[in-house]
Amino acid sequence: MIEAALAEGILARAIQREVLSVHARDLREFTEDRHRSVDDVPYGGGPGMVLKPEPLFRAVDAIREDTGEPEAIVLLSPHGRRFSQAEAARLSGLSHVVILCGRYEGIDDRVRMNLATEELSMGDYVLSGGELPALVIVDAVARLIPGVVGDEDSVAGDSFARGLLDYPHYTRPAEFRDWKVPDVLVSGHHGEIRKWRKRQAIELTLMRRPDLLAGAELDVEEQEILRELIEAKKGVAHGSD
Ligand code: 9D3
Repeated sequence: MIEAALAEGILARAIQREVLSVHARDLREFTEDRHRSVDDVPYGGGPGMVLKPEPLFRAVDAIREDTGEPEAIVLLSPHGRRFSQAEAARLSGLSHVVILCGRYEGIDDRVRMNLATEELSMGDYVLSGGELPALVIVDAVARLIPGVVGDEDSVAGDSFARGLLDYPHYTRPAEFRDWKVPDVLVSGHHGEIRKWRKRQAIELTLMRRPDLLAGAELDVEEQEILRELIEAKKGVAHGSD
């Protein structure tokens, strides 16, 4: 699953160009019994299987032997801090990160206590395991490494990087089934276009994700637009009084 995803697109190119290195390890390779068991029944009873500690500790020891001590060992679980762009930015500053994940109903708590340096979650929904979250983290973190995404401006301008939602995008044709591209975008007035995009981004964020505005980095012009929009909104809420 991990290797299939890493064989495509931006990540594949980054790995090929050696800007990024990702190594997937199979926990079964770090078992010693005949059945290569990575899980066992829970102490105290109850349903489901629990991931054994030894394969995870041994896998990390093998990583230490190959590439030295990692700067972070991230355990993926529904109990972790919610992964975010800020977490991605933090991890992108580290040169060696280990991500622990598995298919399990539980994981021996000695892994969290004595192996992981932190615990992250992808959000409040139940997944079958941490592989997809691990890929999400690799993708979000890799994009922030210089040289991974071709266009550095596009990374810097990414809406979550700035703490705002994106403005609406259009391409040709200028008219499709009676729906026209906004005049300002075809006008060629670059100053007007820039202002329109700022207004749209701020308006969309204010309506859909006002929580983001608290952490957004707004320039003076954007702050002024926000003040105007809040005034206009008050006008609507209170009628025309
Ligand atoms: C059936 C067991 N569940 C009891 C309610 C707990 C549970 C254990 C293990 C639920 C999911 C999982 C597997 N999930 C992950 O490994 C996981 C995850 C997730 O499920 N949601 C959001 N982020 C993450 S990160 C890892």
